[in-house]
Amino acid sequence: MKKKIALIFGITGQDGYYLSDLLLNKNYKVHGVKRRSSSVPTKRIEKYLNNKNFFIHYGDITDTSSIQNLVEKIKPTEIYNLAAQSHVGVSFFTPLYTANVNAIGVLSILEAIKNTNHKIKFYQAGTSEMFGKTISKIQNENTNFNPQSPYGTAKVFAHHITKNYRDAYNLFASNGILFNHESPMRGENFVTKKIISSLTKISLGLQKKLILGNLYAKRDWGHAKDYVEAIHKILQQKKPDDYVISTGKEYTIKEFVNMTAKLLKLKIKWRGKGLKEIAIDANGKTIISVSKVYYRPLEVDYLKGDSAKAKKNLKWQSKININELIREMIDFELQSLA
Ligand code: NAP
Ligand code: F7E
Repeated sequence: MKKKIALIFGITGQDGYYLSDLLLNKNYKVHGVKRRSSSVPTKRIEKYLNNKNFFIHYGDITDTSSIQNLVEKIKPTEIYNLAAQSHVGVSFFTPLYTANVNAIGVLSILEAIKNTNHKIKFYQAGTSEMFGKTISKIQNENTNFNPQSPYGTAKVFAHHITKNYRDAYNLFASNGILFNHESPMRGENFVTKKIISSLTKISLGLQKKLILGNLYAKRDWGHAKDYVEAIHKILQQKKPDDYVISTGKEYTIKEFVNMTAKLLKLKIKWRGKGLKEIAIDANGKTIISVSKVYYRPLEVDYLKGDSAKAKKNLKWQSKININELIREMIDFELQSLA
């Protein structure tokens, strides 16, 4: 049988790393797009670079011509769009840029598919941030969107335009609505990676303090390795559709800190309230404090996903629990420090 050909936008990011691994193991030819950068952008995916089924091309989803050229040249069977300005907090500082990449960039890929080959299957990396300030205690595919950031708002456009192209041009175009997923490959300025990296260093005496923002937001955190399996399954269905991918469990940032500290055998006690809230270690030294710098102009207070549809149709459910996730991320930090 002819090898399937995947084209991944956003291959150099966290999910790009895990999706590449999954597809190479399934005998795909994997093509990925990297952007020009002043530093090496392929650090995460270094181990695949010598694989004979792995190919990297320059491109950018804000450059329509580069997308069209790549789609024509590579002739993919499946396109995965993981590319985004993916930091919610940063999207308040770069709203137009975020909209260009996260919304218009997606439309450019859909246009390239429409103009080239309607048989190409398309996956769009949607997000629980689209639910934003929701009144539903648990969110599924029927929950209304009420995004609270330029990031979430741009992703809502991407979600709807993907559906529009599916319906108008009969494209196999599907949306994942993925809740937070983490891993050792997570970007440094997301809260899980920041907490684990800092507390690991603090436990070894290599860092004095961790400064965080809102400790009381709740998130539903899974493992990226599990979530890319769902992404792949979404494109293997008979019909295109949209799926919530989540664990169904939520924790506050403070609970995440406590779980990490426990696994590191770091004894901490919380004191104070609001911006004066701190955590002290066994010697009474302040090792965690709160700063307004990390607060956002708008916050998404809680997110918890209902993946019943994915469980039924995709036969997917998250396997790695939060303690296993944190353990793996701690071990990775320890190895990088050794
Ligand atoms: P990530 O680590 O930040 O990776 C984002 C990727 O997009 C990187 O490869 C980045 O390239 C690339 N990119 C950014 N702008 C681009 C552009 N203009 N043209 C081409 N590529 C561009 O994000 P992730 O955690 O892997 O997430 C993957 C996707 O899922 C994103 O769309 C994100 O918004 C979405 N999502 C993530 C989560 C989550 O919890 N992780 C949840 C829901 C949805 P550089 O390496 O050059 O920066
Ligand atoms: O923040 C709070 C912050 O930046 C989580 C992206 O992958 O998942 C991610 O977006 C929570 C927020 O992720 C700090 O206010 C407190 O409530 O790790 P985060 P996110 O905003 O949930 C969604 C599903 C995506 O789609 C996105 O691409 O943690 N928080 N203190 C902090 N957050 C950060 N980053 N840094 C802090 O110091």
